[in-house]
Amino acid sequence: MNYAEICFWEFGDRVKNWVTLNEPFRFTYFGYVTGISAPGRGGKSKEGDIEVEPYIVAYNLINCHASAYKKYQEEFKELRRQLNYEYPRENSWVMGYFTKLCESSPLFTYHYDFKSLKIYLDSFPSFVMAEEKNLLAYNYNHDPKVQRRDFPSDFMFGVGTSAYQIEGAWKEDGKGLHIWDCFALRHPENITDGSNACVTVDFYHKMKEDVQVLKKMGVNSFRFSISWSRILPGGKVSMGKSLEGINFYNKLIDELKANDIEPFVTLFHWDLPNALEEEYMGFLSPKIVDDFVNYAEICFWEYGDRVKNWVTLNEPFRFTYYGYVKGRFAPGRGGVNHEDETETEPYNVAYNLINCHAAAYKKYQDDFKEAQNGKVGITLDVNFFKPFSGDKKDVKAVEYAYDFMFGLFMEPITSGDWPKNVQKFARMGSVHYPQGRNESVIPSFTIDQKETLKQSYDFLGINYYTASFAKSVESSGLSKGFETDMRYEESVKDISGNYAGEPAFDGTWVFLCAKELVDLLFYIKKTYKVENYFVITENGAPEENEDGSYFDSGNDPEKKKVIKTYEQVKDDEFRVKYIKWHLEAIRRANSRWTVDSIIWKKHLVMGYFVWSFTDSYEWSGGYTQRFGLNYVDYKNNLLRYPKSSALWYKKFLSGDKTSKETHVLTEAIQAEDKVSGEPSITSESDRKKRKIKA
Ligand code: PNW
Repeated sequence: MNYAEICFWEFGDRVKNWVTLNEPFRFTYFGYVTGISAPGRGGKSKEGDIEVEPYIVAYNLINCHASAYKKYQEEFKELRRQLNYEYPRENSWVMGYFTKLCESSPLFTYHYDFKSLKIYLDSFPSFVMAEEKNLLAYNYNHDPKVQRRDFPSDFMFGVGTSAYQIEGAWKEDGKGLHIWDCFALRHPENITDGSNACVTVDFYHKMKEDVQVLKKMGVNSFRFSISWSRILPGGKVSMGKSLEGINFYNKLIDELKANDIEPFVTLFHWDLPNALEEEYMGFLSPKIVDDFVNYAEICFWEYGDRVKNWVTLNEPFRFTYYGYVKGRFAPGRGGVNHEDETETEPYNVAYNLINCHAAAYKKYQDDFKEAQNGKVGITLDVNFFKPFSGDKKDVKAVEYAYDFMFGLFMEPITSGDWPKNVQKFARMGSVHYPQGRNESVIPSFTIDQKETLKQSYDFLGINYYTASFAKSVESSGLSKGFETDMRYEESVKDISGNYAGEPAFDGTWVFLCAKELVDLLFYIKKTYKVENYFVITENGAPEENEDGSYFDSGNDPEKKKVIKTYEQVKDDEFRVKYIKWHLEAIRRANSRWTVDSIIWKKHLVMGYFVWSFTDSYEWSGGYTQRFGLNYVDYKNNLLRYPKSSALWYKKFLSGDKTSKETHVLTEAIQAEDKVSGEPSITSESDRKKRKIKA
């Protein structure tokens, strides 16, 4: 067993298939009965006692096997999973955090099998430790050697966009207004540079040229969203549909298909038809569900012959939190002085949103799946959360952060209900409901809804940008609303003032924390029993648009700031590094799934979309940040130019697509052929064996 243990320890990070014993029967029979193999007992030599020895040998052999098997199960099966992961150990908080987290939180037992890790850390010589440390080093300075062929050949590689951010043409061809048109136009004070996306990068008119840019980049997929109010200007079928609107997306889809690019389509990326906001307050009313399903049905019907990947909702959490808690996104509810709205509204919005998703999923299953055979998923936003300090309270805050930011939508589509912590805290007393918030103000899911919700996704879209710290906010007195219900505060720094990773720029919320993505995916898979594959529907980094200097041109804030030129942002080294490391993280996550992936051709992650295709309107950030792989010259006809990241992505994507698995299998077969063609000790003994048999 000790021998096996050393092998597991030394090689188990790379060896995923172990055979304990080869042919124990032959070993026993020839070695202890006929005596023709080592150790040569029994047989002519008459050494040993063939009446008992073979049984003793068999007994010990099979016990060896079972003990080694047990050893692996108990101490390596989980352990290797985390030891071959390069965890940022030398970060000050990490070791303490590791111990605390793993001992106190069931959340992390999956990746950090602490008991066995401790045993090993204690019992292995220091040189092993040093090597492990090296292996786990937190070092983004070298280049990860990630290649196209590290991913399955049918892996979706693309870039992402959303309608309001890129289309422009805000009132063309019969398009109705949506809540973001109205929010940005009525409340320019809520947008950093006071801007709107009435024109933005004018994708609506530049669509054909942009598809050529996509083609040049070599992506096989393109993520875009359909603007509901282009299809149904009044939000609902009874208000009429716009054929021009429908036709725009038909042209886009055809253009993509003609260039071998798969459309990956989001139905709702925050731009709700304003008519529905005015009629029944949009997502605050359960009436939204029927209207959403009718809209989805039109899209499935019109485009489903060519569109095989559908995302119902983009980031319902961000939509709820910024739109109904912070007041920074349309429809601008909650926020300072409107905390009362946040006692119930975010829960109602979340309830209606997730019911919209499930109902649209069901619609596709019932009426379209058989004929169109596409996949329908949802895109959720989630950070990797670390505790603000080693304090138990902050460790607990990590749990709350996952429950409120992610579980709010993930738990309903898993078990048909809210996360336990949400159920508990959202029902407690609040300023306007001191007796507690019952079903009349925060609805529960009905039995039918639960059934529709459970497992209502064919793939899980994840928007991953960064890790952040969860800081405990102790509850005192009655809840003032969602922010106090959730009992955590998000922080970009930990208690010692450290960021979670390298920042995209000073003052940003995006930090390079690629390695955390691996753990996040396994945490989600385990916690929510995700059977289907993941798609990373967004991942990207911003740069500042303004270079900090000012024109001396009066009071117009937009004109005052100097906007960066193409030359200034072209070499977007940080973005290239950011993308490379996230691809490396996905490669690692997929390779931990080796057995499944080789045997069942099932991969953990099946797609990756960089956010974003071009620079565009960054919601309440206006045009102050650029997320694009392609630069847009806002001052000169909105011309597009590739940044280094676009060129890097192109080069990466042009690599050999034959996946490594195929290479590994081919190599194995070739190696076998080579061995069997050459006489060797093995074949010598084989010959002997054959002679004996004869
Ligand atoms: C996502 N934050 O939104 C959206 O899906 C995109 O439309 C957006 O352009 C992209 O991420 C980049 O921001 C987010 O402040 C908006 O933490 C804000 C945040 C995160 C995501």
